[in-house]
Amino acid sequence: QVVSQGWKHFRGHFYYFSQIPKTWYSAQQICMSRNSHLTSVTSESEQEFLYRTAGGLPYWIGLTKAGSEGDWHWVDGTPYNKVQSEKFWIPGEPNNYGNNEHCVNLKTSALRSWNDASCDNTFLFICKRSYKPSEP
Ligand code: 2F8
Ligand code: CA
Repeated sequence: QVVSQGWKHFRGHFYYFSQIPKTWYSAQQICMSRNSHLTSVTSESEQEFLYRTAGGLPYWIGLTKAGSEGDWHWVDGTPYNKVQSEKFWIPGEPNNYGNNEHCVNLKTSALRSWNDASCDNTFLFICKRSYKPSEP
């Protein structure tokens, strides 16, 4: 089977770290075309896996407040836990710089690595899908 080529396994999910920068929306479209979504982050260990693998390059993740009247939400449907997520934002973020930052990237190789940025910027991106492929 070659379906897992380029995907890294971590605790029950597969993650794809892209090599080509895309806008946030385009990145999410690409993830969905591969039976995945831009990644959610639901634990400190998952966040550690992601920022260590990212190695300091900025990558889009699946957190956005576009089209939701300003509420942060994960595109894979995971409920956004504001309290548990506080420790993942870079100090001073999210700052909605220029009143136009509605998407989030993992910007630095640190636990506190999230920054809100304009969804129209192009960055590398991380897709996440469940471990079990859908049966034919
Ligand atoms: O200083 C933090 C600030 O840095 C940049 O704006 C100058 C970032 N912009 C982009 O990444 C596009 C802001 O999001 C960030 O808050
Ligand atoms: Ca910002």
